[in-house]
Amino acid sequence: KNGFLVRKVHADSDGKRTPRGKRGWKTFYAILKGLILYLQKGEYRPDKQLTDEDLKNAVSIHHSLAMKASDYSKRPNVFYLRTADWRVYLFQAPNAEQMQSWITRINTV
Ligand code: I3P
Repeated sequence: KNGFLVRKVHADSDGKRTPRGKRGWKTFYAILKGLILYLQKGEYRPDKQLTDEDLKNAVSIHHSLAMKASDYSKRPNVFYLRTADWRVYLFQAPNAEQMQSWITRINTV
């Protein structure tokens, strides 16, 4: 599965709150391949190579949990992703259907 997602980093590994200055929303082209969610910056091209920065942004979804961010009301169609090492991301999908589809795909791999 792939598509545009807007990401906010809420907690770093071990659940530590991500500091100010690193909590802004950023748009990525997301590609879910196996147990890795790749997040590519910039324009989408099917043949685009992953840069070193893209690889740093990649998220392991092994033993992770995605769920609708019902307590977050500043933006619509936002879901949480909590990873096995207790990172927490918020992702905004383009619409409700896409949000649900990402949640289902992440939770059923
Ligand atoms: C953050 C940015 C986020 C905001 C976050 C800020 O600043 O403005 O949009 O989250 O607030 O810290 P920076 O880009 O300097 O990290 P919201 O959009 O959810 O308000 P927060 O610290 O309360 O999460």
